[in-house]
Amino acid sequence: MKLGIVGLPNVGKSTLFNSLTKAGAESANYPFCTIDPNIGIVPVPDERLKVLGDLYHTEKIVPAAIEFVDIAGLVKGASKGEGLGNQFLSNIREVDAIVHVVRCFEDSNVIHVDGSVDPLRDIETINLELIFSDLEIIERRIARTAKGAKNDKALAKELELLERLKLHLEEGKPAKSFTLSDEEEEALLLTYNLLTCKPVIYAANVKEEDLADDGAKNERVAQVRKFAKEEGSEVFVICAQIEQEIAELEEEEKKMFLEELGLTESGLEKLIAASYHILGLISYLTAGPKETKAWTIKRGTKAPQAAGKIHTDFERGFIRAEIVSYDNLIDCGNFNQAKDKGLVRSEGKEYVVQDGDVVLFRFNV
Ligand SMILES: Nc1nc2c(ncn2[C@@H]2O[C@H](COP(=O)(O)OP(=O)(O)O)[C@@H](O)[C@H]2O)c(=O)[nH]1
Ligand SMILES: [Mg+2]
Repeated sequence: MKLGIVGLPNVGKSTLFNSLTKAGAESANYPFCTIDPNIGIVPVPDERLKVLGDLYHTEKIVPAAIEFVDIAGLVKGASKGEGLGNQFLSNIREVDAIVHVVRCFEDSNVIHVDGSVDPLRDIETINLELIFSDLEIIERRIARTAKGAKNDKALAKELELLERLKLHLEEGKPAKSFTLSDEEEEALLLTYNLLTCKPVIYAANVKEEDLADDGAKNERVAQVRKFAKEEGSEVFVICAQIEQEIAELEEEEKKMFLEELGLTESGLEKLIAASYHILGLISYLTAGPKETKAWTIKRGTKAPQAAGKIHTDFERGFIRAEIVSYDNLIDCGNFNQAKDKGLVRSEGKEYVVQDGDVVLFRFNV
């Protein structure tokens, strides 16, 4: 999974990015690297892995991972090539979801590019750039489709869709709120890979004092929440500056510091929960003496496709999956006892894998 961090300059993107990648690097005792100063791979914290790992005396624990990209350079006019403009926009096209950082904190030492703190205005500025960029794609596509549409029914139908979509974007609305008339249109829309189709998680960057009550008393956070709700997006409240301090701490100190702040979760944990939620993701687990590992899949994935995450051979030669839920396994103490109690199920091709399933695949090669 790849998440792109966007937002206006000076809203706290890099501070957040650094804290996420640092926290990630520190919490993992194996080499999670930074590929590039702007790309970081962060392991997904999952307490179940440690418990399972102990149970199986495992050599290696491999958590799921998220790739974060710090996408700088988005300013008004980016879609017209201002700032890093188009380069930045093409970076966003590759991500699964957008983390849009909005400034909700006052600090006279940190200059705001538009002179004042106003999250809704900022959101609109960024979203319009994304819409403009999508419009460009749609216009190019219209030009190409129009040529063949006279003699080709399918192209004529697509052209009609493109024209409707263009009007929608021109009204300043994101493609994800566009009403599609059938599955064919749905499939076409996916092929355009529009920025404004991507799920968005707003990161409301607040001052430290607003953390404990999750921004409840901050009027600007309330505005962002209302906006996101109407759009079907997620919001999480963070103080990027504090997050950076948290990232520097050892595991024990971290817990104490969070407690002092009245928090149960770090920003990284909040963000990961929001991403899994908005992308409809869950994790299943595999465990053994060599390796204990978490695998990320879309909710609703059936057993053979879940197996395909591990290896394409597992999907092709899928026979059955032996499954016990994490909770049952831990309650029973080990796999054999779970089996004796009838809690290990043998599931076939139609089984929909659940979050926390501990799975052993049986397959032909
Ligand atoms: N007061 C305060 N300052 C912050 C916070 N997050 C970032 N900053 C400061 O804002 C400035 C810009 O931050 P940066 O992360 O570089 O913003 P970017 O341009 O969006 O990447 C830096 O001086 C940060 O120290 C925050 O939560 N509170
Ligand atoms: Mg930056």
